[in-house]
Amino acid sequence: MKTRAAVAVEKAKPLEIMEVDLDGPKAGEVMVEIKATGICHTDEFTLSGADPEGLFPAILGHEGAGVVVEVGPGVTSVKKGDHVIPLYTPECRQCPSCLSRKTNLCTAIRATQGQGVMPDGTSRFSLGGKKLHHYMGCSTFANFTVLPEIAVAKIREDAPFDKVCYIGCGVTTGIGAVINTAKVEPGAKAVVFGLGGIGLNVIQGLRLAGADMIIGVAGAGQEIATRPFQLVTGRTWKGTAFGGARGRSDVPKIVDWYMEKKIQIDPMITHTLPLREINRGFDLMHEGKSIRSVVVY
Ligand code: AHE
Ligand code: ZN
Repeated sequence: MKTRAAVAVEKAKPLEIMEVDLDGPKAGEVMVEIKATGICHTDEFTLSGADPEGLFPAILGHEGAGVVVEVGPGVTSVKKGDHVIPLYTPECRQCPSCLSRKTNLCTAIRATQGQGVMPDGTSRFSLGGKKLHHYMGCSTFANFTVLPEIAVAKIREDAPFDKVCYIGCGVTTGIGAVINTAKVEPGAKAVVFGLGGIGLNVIQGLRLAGADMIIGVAGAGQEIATRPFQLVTGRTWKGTAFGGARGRSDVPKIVDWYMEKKIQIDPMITHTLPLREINRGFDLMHEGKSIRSVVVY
C-alpha cells in the first residue's frame, strides 16, 4: 500500500513529504495508523548526521500514537482497532534482559532495530523499489507504519492521540527517570539541569514523588563536573533510557495518570502542526520557541 511520510532523504536536509510504499505486517508484526507524533530532539540529533546509528534514507519519528489496522500471523497481544503507543524500547518478556528484571532495555530486537530494519532483516518501507530505513523501530513520521508486536503498548481508547503520543518518549523518560531510575523519595531535594521536553517532565515526576525542593538550572549543552570525593562519599550518577520504563507494562499506566489528571501533558505541547509543516516543528525547536511540537495526520 501507499502511505504519506516525511522522509529523511539525507543528513542535515529538510524532511521531504511524499507517498512511499509500505508492505503489510509479517509474522509477529502489526500495522499501525499513526494519528499523531511528537518531534523529539533525538529525531533532530539523527537528522543532523551526529547520530552514530543514523541511516539514510529513513523515516524518522519515535513518539507516536495510533490504531492497529492489521496484524500479521501469530500476533496475540493486540488486535485490529486497538489504540497503541509505539515503543522504541520494546518489552518481549522473554529475553535475558527482560527476565533479569534488572533493566528495561529489552535486547530481543535491538540489533536489527539499530540497523533500521525489522527483526527479519528487511524493511517494510520503500520508494521506487529502493529500501527506506525504519528508525528506532517506530518510524512515526509515516501515516502508516509496521512494528513488531512486542514494540506496541495497548492503551485506553478515550485517550487523545495528539497528547498521549508524548508518552512515547518525553513524558515517560522524564517521569520514569525520577520514579524508576533515581527512585526519588518523599522529602528529597533535586536539581534538574535543562528544562526542555524531558526536564519539565522530570519536574512533574519530582512533584509526584513528593520532592521538597526542586531547583531549575543550566541550559542545554552545558556540562556537569564534581570532585571524586562526592562519589567516594556515596553519591551516584545514573543514566536512564526511556525512564527505565517497561513499555507494554508501564505506558498504559502513564496514559491512565494523564486521563486521571495526575500528570499534565497539554501545557508542554506548545505547537500542533499538519504533516506538511513538520519541518517548521524542527525550526521551532532550533529557535527554542517550542517545548513539544506534535504533528497530527
Ligand atoms: N543512537 C544513538 C543513541 C541515541 C539514544 O541515546 N537513544 C536513547 C533514546 S533517545 C529518545 O529520545 C536510548 O534510549 N537509547 C537506548 C537504545 O537502546 O537505543 C547512538 O549513540 O548510537
Ligand atoms: Zn525522544
